[in-house]
Amino acid sequence: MAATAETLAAAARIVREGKKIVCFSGAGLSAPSGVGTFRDPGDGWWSRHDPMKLASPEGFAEDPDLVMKWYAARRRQMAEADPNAAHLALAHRPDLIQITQNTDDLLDRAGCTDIIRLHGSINGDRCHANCGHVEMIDMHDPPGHRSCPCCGAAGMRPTVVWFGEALPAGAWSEAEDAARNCDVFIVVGTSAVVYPAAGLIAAAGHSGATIIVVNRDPSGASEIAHLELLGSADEILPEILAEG
Ligand code: BV8
Repeated sequence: MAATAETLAAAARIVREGKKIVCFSGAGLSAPSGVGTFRDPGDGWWSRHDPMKLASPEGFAEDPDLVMKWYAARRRQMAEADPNAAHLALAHRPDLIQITQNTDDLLDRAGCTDIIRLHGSINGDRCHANCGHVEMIDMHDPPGHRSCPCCGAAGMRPTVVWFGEALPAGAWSEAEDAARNCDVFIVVGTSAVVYPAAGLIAAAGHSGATIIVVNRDPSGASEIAHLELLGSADEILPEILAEG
Protein backbone atom coordinates (compact mmCIF):
# COMPACT_ATOMS: atom_id res chain seq x y z
CA MET A 1 0.00 0.00 0.00
CA ALA A 2 1.04 3.59 -0.49
CA ALA A 3 3.53 4.70 2.15
CA THR A 4 1.83 6.44 5.10
CA ALA A 5 3.26 8.49 7.97
CA GLU A 6 2.96 5.36 10.14
CA THR A 7 4.76 3.00 7.76
CA LEU A 8 7.46 5.59 7.07
CA ALA A 9 8.01 6.02 10.83
CA ALA A 10 8.08 2.25 11.34
CA ALA A 11 10.66 1.82 8.56
CA ALA A 12 12.79 4.68 9.91
CA ARG A 13 12.77 3.07 13.35
CA ILE A 14 13.82 -0.35 11.95
CA VAL A 15 16.68 1.37 10.08
CA ARG A 16 17.68 3.39 13.17
CA GLU A 17 17.85 0.23 15.27
CA GLY A 18 19.53 -1.83 12.52
CA LYS A 19 23.03 -3.09 13.19
CA LYS A 20 24.01 -4.35 9.71
CA ILE A 21 21.89 -2.92 6.88
CA VAL A 22 21.99 -3.91 3.21
CA CYS A 23 20.39 -1.90 0.38
CA PHE A 24 19.58 -4.01 -2.70
CA SER A 25 18.68 -1.81 -5.67
CA GLY A 26 17.26 -2.06 -9.18
CA ALA A 27 16.37 0.23 -12.06
CA GLY A 28 13.63 2.04 -10.10
CA LEU A 29 16.33 3.68 -7.98
CA SER A 30 17.57 5.53 -11.09
CA ALA A 31 14.15 6.09 -12.68
CA PRO A 32 13.65 9.50 -10.96
CA SER A 33 16.94 10.55 -12.62
CA GLY A 34 15.34 9.93 -16.03
CA VAL A 35 17.04 6.57 -16.66
CA GLY A 36 14.65 4.09 -18.29
CA THR A 37 13.83 0.92 -16.38
CA PHE A 38 13.78 -2.54 -17.91
CA ARG A 39 10.16 -3.51 -17.70
CA ASP A 40 8.15 -0.33 -17.36
CA PRO A 41 6.33 0.34 -20.62
CA GLY A 42 8.25 3.29 -21.90
CA ASP A 43 8.70 5.12 -25.16
CA GLY A 44 11.12 4.42 -27.99
CA TRP A 45 13.46 1.55 -27.35
CA TRP A 46 11.59 0.05 -24.40
CA SER A 47 8.31 -0.43 -26.24
CA ARG A 48 9.70 -1.46 -29.64
CA HIS A 49 12.23 -4.02 -28.44
CA ASP A 50 12.41 -6.70 -25.73
CA PRO A 51 15.26 -5.84 -23.33
CA MET A 52 15.49 -9.52 -22.45
CA LYS A 53 16.40 -10.21 -26.08
CA LEU A 54 18.71 -7.25 -26.60
CA ALA A 55 20.58 -7.91 -23.33
CA SER A 56 21.63 -11.42 -24.36
CA PRO A 57 24.37 -13.15 -26.38
CA GLU A 58 21.65 -14.50 -28.69
CA GLY A 59 20.34 -10.99 -29.38
CA PHE A 60 23.88 -9.77 -30.01
CA ALA A 61 24.62 -12.67 -32.37
CA GLU A 62 21.38 -12.04 -34.26
CA ASP A 63 21.72 -8.26 -34.66
CA PRO A 64 24.84 -6.72 -33.05
CA ASP A 65 24.12 -3.41 -34.77
CA LEU A 66 20.66 -3.13 -33.14
CA VAL A 67 22.02 -4.19 -29.73
CA MET A 68 24.82 -1.60 -29.81
CA LYS A 69 22.37 1.08 -30.99
CA TRP A 70 20.15 0.19 -27.98
CA TYR A 71 23.13 0.53 -25.65
CA ALA A 72 24.16 3.80 -27.30
CA ALA A 73 20.66 5.20 -26.65
CA ARG A 74 20.75 4.03 -23.01
CA ARG A 75 24.30 5.42 -22.57
CA ARG A 76 23.29 8.85 -23.90
CA GLN A 77 20.28 8.85 -21.57
CA MET A 78 22.52 7.97 -18.60
CA ALA A 79 25.07 10.61 -19.58
CA GLU A 80 22.34 13.26 -19.17
CA ALA A 81 21.22 11.87 -15.80
CA ASP A 82 22.25 13.05 -12.36
CA PRO A 83 22.02 11.22 -9.03
CA ASN A 84 18.63 11.81 -7.41
CA ALA A 85 17.68 12.29 -3.75
CA ALA A 86 17.58 8.52 -3.23
CA HIS A 87 21.19 8.04 -4.44
CA LEU A 88 22.29 10.99 -2.27
CA ALA A 89 20.45 9.62 0.80
CA LEU A 90 22.31 6.32 0.32
CA ALA A 91 25.62 8.15 -0.06
CA HIS A 92 24.97 9.82 3.32
CA ARG A 93 24.82 6.35 4.87
CA PRO A 94 28.25 4.78 4.19
CA ASP A 95 27.39 2.28 6.97
CA LEU A 96 24.94 0.59 4.58
CA ILE A 97 26.18 -2.18 2.24
CA GLN A 98 25.21 -1.42 -1.37
CA ILE A 99 24.27 -4.30 -3.67
CA THR A 100 22.98 -3.15 -7.05
CA GLN A 101 21.60 -4.77 -10.19
CA ASN A 102 21.99 -1.42 -11.96
CA THR A 103 24.72 -0.85 -14.51
CA ASP A 104 24.72 2.97 -14.33
CA ASP A 105 27.21 5.00 -12.25
CA LEU A 106 24.73 7.17 -10.35
CA LEU A 107 25.45 5.59 -6.94
CA ASP A 108 29.20 6.21 -7.50
CA ARG A 109 28.58 9.80 -8.61
CA ALA A 110 26.40 10.36 -5.51
CA GLY A 111 29.40 9.34 -3.39
CA CYS A 112 28.74 5.68 -2.54
CA THR A 113 31.82 3.43 -2.41
CA ASP A 114 32.42 -0.34 -2.27
CA ILE A 115 29.30 -0.99 -4.34
CA ILE A 116 28.66 -4.68 -5.02
CA ARG A 117 27.70 -4.76 -8.71
CA LEU A 118 25.89 -7.92 -9.73
CA HIS A 119 25.26 -7.08 -13.40
CA GLY A 120 28.38 -5.12 -14.35
CA SER A 121 28.82 -1.55 -15.59
CA ILE A 122 27.53 -0.01 -18.80
CA ASN A 123 30.44 2.47 -19.09
CA GLY A 124 32.81 -0.02 -20.74
CA ASP A 125 32.98 -2.37 -23.74
CA ARG A 126 34.95 -5.61 -23.92
CA CYS A 127 35.82 -8.19 -26.56
CA HIS A 128 32.97 -10.70 -26.83
CA ALA A 129 35.58 -13.39 -27.54
CA ASN A 130 37.11 -12.64 -24.11
CA CYS A 131 40.57 -11.78 -25.50
CA GLY A 132 40.94 -9.31 -22.63
CA HIS A 133 40.60 -6.08 -24.62
CA VAL A 134 38.46 -3.54 -22.72
CA GLU A 135 37.60 0.09 -23.60
CA MET A 136 36.04 2.81 -21.43
CA ILE A 137 33.12 4.46 -23.24
CA ASP A 138 32.38 8.16 -23.75
CA MET A 139 28.76 7.96 -22.58
CA HIS A 140 27.96 11.26 -24.34
CA ASP A 141 29.23 9.85 -27.65
CA PRO A 142 28.96 6.06 -27.42
CA PRO A 143 30.31 3.84 -30.22
CA GLY A 144 28.24 1.49 -32.35
CA HIS A 145 28.96 -2.07 -33.43
CA ARG A 146 32.65 -2.70 -34.15
CA SER A 147 35.04 -5.65 -34.13
CA CYS A 148 37.55 -6.07 -31.35
CA PRO A 149 40.54 -3.94 -32.46
CA CYS A 150 42.85 -6.33 -30.62
CA CYS A 151 41.92 -9.84 -31.83
CA GLY A 152 39.25 -9.14 -34.44
CA ALA A 153 37.63 -12.45 -33.49
CA ALA A 154 34.36 -10.93 -32.25
CA GLY A 155 32.51 -7.70 -31.70
CA MET A 156 32.97 -5.33 -28.75
CA ARG A 157 30.08 -5.59 -26.25
CA PRO A 158 29.17 -3.75 -23.01
CA THR A 159 30.85 -4.86 -19.76
CA VAL A 160 27.48 -5.96 -18.35
CA VAL A 161 26.09 -9.40 -17.50
CA TRP A 162 23.63 -10.49 -20.18
CA PHE A 163 20.78 -12.94 -19.70
CA GLY A 164 22.28 -16.42 -19.83
CA GLU A 165 25.68 -15.16 -18.61
CA ALA A 166 27.10 -15.87 -15.18
CA LEU A 167 27.32 -13.13 -12.58
CA PRO A 168 30.83 -12.07 -11.48
CA ALA A 169 31.81 -14.73 -8.92
CA GLY A 170 33.41 -12.29 -6.47
CA ALA A 171 30.46 -9.90 -6.45
CA TRP A 172 28.00 -12.76 -6.10
CA SER A 173 29.72 -14.32 -3.11
CA GLU A 174 30.07 -10.90 -1.42
CA ALA A 175 26.36 -10.25 -2.01
CA GLU A 176 25.31 -13.67 -0.67
CA ASP A 177 27.44 -13.17 2.41
CA ALA A 178 25.98 -9.70 3.04
CA ALA A 179 22.39 -10.92 2.56
CA ARG A 180 22.90 -13.82 4.97
CA ASN A 181 24.54 -11.71 7.67
CA CYS A 182 22.45 -8.56 7.87
CA ASP A 183 19.55 -7.67 10.16
CA VAL A 184 17.83 -5.22 7.80
CA PHE A 185 17.55 -5.76 4.01
CA ILE A 186 16.13 -2.77 2.11
CA VAL A 187 14.89 -3.62 -1.41
CA VAL A 188 14.49 -0.54 -3.60
CA GLY A 189 13.28 -0.08 -7.17
CA THR A 190 13.22 -3.62 -8.45
CA SER A 191 10.56 -5.90 -9.93
CA ALA A 192 12.53 -8.70 -8.21
CA VAL A 193 12.10 -11.11 -11.14
CA VAL A 194 15.72 -11.48 -12.29
CA TYR A 195 17.65 -14.38 -10.77
CA PRO A 196 19.88 -15.26 -9.10
CA ALA A 197 19.94 -11.60 -7.87
CA ALA A 198 16.33 -11.58 -6.67
CA GLY A 199 17.06 -14.73 -4.65
CA LEU A 200 19.09 -12.56 -2.25
CA ILE A 201 15.83 -11.19 -0.81
CA ALA A 202 14.58 -14.60 0.36
CA ALA A 203 18.11 -15.49 1.51
CA ALA A 204 18.14 -12.41 3.75
CA GLY A 205 14.67 -13.23 5.07
CA HIS A 206 15.61 -16.84 5.81
CA SER A 207 18.62 -15.57 7.75
CA GLY A 208 16.36 -13.50 9.98
CA ALA A 209 16.69 -10.06 8.38
CA THR A 210 13.77 -7.63 8.38
CA ILE A 211 12.85 -6.93 4.75
CA ILE A 212 11.72 -3.42 3.87
CA VAL A 213 10.55 -2.95 0.25
CA VAL A 214 10.51 0.53 -1.31
CA ASN A 215 8.94 0.39 -4.77
CA ARG A 216 6.53 2.31 -6.96
CA ASP A 217 4.46 -0.83 -7.64
CA PRO A 218 3.90 -4.20 -6.02
CA SER A 219 6.72 -6.55 -7.06
CA GLY A 220 8.13 -10.04 -6.73
CA ALA A 221 9.33 -8.98 -3.28
CA SER A 222 5.90 -7.88 -2.00
CA GLU A 223 5.00 -11.27 -0.55
CA ILE A 224 8.12 -11.64 1.57
CA ALA A 225 8.36 -8.01 2.66
CA HIS A 226 7.92 -7.37 6.39
CA LEU A 227 7.15 -3.76 5.47
CA GLU A 228 6.28 -2.49 1.96
CA LEU A 229 6.35 1.23 1.17
CA LEU A 230 4.84 1.96 -2.23
CA GLY A 231 5.99 5.22 -3.76
CA SER A 232 8.98 6.86 -5.39
CA ALA A 233 12.44 5.97 -4.10
CA ASP A 234 13.60 9.60 -4.21
CA GLU A 235 10.80 10.57 -1.83
CA ILE A 236 10.82 7.57 0.51
CA LEU A 237 14.53 6.73 0.96
CA PRO A 238 15.55 10.17 2.32
CA GLU A 239 12.72 9.84 4.89
CA ILE A 240 13.65 6.41 6.21
CA LEU A 241 17.46 6.77 6.05
CA ALA A 242 17.70 10.12 7.86
CA GLU A 243 19.90 9.70 10.95
CA GLY A 244 18.73 10.78 14.39
C1 BV8 B 1 22.35 -16.55 -14.90
C2 BV8 B 1 22.48 -6.16 -17.42
C3 BV8 B 1 23.35 -18.68 -15.19
C4 BV8 B 1 22.24 -5.96 -18.86
C5 BV8 B 1 20.69 -7.55 -16.56
C6 BV8 B 1 16.14 -18.80 -11.91
C7 BV8 B 1 14.76 -18.68 -12.09
C8 BV8 B 1 14.25 -18.06 -13.25
C9 BV8 B 1 15.12 -17.60 -14.25
C10 BV8 B 1 16.47 -17.74 -14.06
C11 BV8 B 1 16.98 -18.34 -12.92
N1 BV8 B 1 18.34 -18.32 -13.01
C12 BV8 B 1 18.70 -17.77 -14.19
C13 BV8 B 1 17.57 -17.40 -14.85
C14 BV8 B 1 17.54 -16.76 -16.17
C15 BV8 B 1 17.66 -15.24 -16.05
C16 BV8 B 1 16.43 -14.67 -15.39
O1 BV8 B 1 16.46 -14.29 -14.24
N2 BV8 B 1 15.37 -14.59 -16.16
C17 BV8 B 1 14.12 -14.08 -15.62
C18 BV8 B 1 13.93 -12.64 -16.08
C19 BV8 B 1 13.01 -14.97 -16.16
N3 BV8 B 1 18.85 -14.87 -15.31
C20 BV8 B 1 20.05 -14.83 -15.95
O2 BV8 B 1 20.18 -15.11 -17.13
C21 BV8 B 1 21.26 -14.42 -15.13
N4 BV8 B 1 22.34 -15.33 -15.42
O3 BV8 B 1 21.63 -16.95 -14.05
O4 BV8 B 1 23.32 -17.32 -15.51
C22 BV8 B 1 24.71 -19.15 -15.53
C23 BV8 B 1 25.50 -19.69 -14.53
C24 BV8 B 1 26.75 -20.16 -14.85
C25 BV8 B 1 27.25 -20.04 -16.16
C26 BV8 B 1 26.46 -19.46 -17.15
C27 BV8 B 1 25.18 -19.01 -16.84
C28 BV8 B 1 21.77 -13.04 -15.55
C29 BV8 B 1 20.77 -11.98 -15.22
C30 BV8 B 1 21.39 -10.60 -15.50
C31 BV8 B 1 20.77 -10.00 -16.73
N5 BV8 B 1 21.28 -8.64 -16.95
N6 BV8 B 1 21.20 -6.35 -16.76
C32 BV8 B 1 21.84 -4.54 -19.14
O5 BV8 B 1 21.56 -3.76 -18.20
O6 BV8 B 1 21.78 -4.21 -20.33
S1 BV8 B 1 19.27 -7.70 -15.69
C33 BV8 B 1 18.29 -6.33 -15.82
O7 BV8 B 1 17.14 -6.64 -15.01
C34 BV8 B 1 18.87 -5.06 -15.22
O8 BV8 B 1 20.17 -5.19 -14.69
C35 BV8 B 1 17.93 -4.79 -14.05
O9 BV8 B 1 18.59 -4.24 -13.01
C36 BV8 B 1 17.49 -6.18 -13.74
C37 BV8 B 1 16.33 -6.30 -12.87
O10 BV8 B 1 15.35 -5.43 -13.34
P1 BV8 B 1 14.92 -4.26 -12.33
O11 BV8 B 1 16.14 -3.53 -11.89
O12 BV8 B 1 14.07 -4.84 -11.30
O13 BV8 B 1 14.14 -3.31 -13.30
P2 BV8 B 1 12.62 -3.48 -13.76
O14 BV8 B 1 12.42 -2.56 -14.90
O15 BV8 B 1 12.30 -4.93 -13.91
O16 BV8 B 1 11.78 -2.98 -12.49
C38 BV8 B 1 11.90 -1.64 -12.07
C39 BV8 B 1 11.07 -1.53 -10.82
O17 BV8 B 1 11.22 -0.21 -10.32
C40 BV8 B 1 9.58 -1.75 -11.04
O18 BV8 B 1 9.09 -2.66 -10.08
C41 BV8 B 1 8.96 -0.35 -10.85
O19 BV8 B 1 7.71 -0.43 -10.19
C42 BV8 B 1 9.97 0.29 -9.94
N7 BV8 B 1 10.05 1.75 -10.06
C43 BV8 B 1 9.94 2.51 -11.18
N8 BV8 B 1 10.11 3.80 -10.86
C44 BV8 B 1 10.33 3.86 -9.51
C45 BV8 B 1 10.30 2.54 -9.01
N9 BV8 B 1 10.48 2.25 -7.69
C46 BV8 B 1 10.71 3.29 -6.86
N10 BV8 B 1 10.76 4.58 -7.28
C47 BV8 B 1 10.58 4.89 -8.59
N11 BV8 B 1 10.61 6.17 -8.98
